[in-house]
Amino acid sequence: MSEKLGFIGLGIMGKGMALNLLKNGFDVCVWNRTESKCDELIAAGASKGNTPADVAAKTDIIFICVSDTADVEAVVLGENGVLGSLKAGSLVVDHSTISPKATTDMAVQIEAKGAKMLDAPVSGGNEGAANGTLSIMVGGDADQVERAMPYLQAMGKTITHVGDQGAGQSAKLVNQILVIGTMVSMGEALLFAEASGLDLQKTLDAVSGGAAGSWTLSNRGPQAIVRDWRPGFTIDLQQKDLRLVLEAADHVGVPAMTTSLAFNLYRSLQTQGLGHEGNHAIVKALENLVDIRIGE
Ligand code: NA7
Repeated sequence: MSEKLGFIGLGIMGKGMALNLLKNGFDVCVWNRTESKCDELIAAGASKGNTPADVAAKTDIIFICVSDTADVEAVVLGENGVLGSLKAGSLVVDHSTISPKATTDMAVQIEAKGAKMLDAPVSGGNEGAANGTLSIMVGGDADQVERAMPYLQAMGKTITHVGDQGAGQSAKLVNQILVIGTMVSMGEALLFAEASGLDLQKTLDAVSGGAAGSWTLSNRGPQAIVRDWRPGFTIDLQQKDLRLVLEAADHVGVPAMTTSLAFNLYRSLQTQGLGHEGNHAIVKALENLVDIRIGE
């Protein structure tokens, strides 16, 4: 029999993930800071918790998908947080992308309650969350990964147990280093194509299927060339992930130059008040350097 599930954080990612748990027939109790975001989930069959602590009291496995390290700490360790009513034997699965170090620190407090924690950050954007095709990088004990697997499989397609607690977060930062490389390249390439007088759609058609192809190019390229900056993933959250990469790279003593470049380009967009736009709007930061606009 499946366990009772809780889901905390119904943003762009969490909403699709929780809906996929419901679609697979699981019993899900949801909570979101902005209460109105629970409505769609309740219409789809979820029950509602009054607080994160209430969700933890009513469920066996609590999935979390909120923004940043301090936000996970708030819903787990804060007032009315999960920890306050966490039952021995429960499992907390954190899908947010946060600091690997904060993850291992939180896991100690969760284990002191006789419960367990997995870090299970996700990649695949809002499309992956909605379609149940996310890549999920999991850190923690193998028996708990096995326990969570049926639920992870409802939300994702590629589920990889990468190591101990914190390893999922480190793997996600590897993912973000790779994503940001293709994002910077896409911006440079589209600006170059525009300045060279190329038709942007034909150019995408020509290069997407070859060695230059990437998820970023296929999914965000078509959006960028029609100047559709709606977020699959916001600049603010991308910036947060790059900050986590730079902190971790400093900690392990390796260079992270492309990450640093993108961090500063995104910072320039944030100062223009564009942090809510999609991360593919990095194109705009490059456009600003030369006063050329693509796709106009
Ligand atoms: P969104 O769409 O910005 O959603 C963020 C969610 O986190 C949303 O439900 C927020 O509630 C919730 N949140 C943020 N801070 C808090 C605090 N302090 N307390 C409670 N709830 C909070 O982000 P995504 O869904 O794209 O991404 C979520 C994570 O997955 C993030 O780590 C990404 O890097 C990967 P709100 O609705 O604003 O009240």
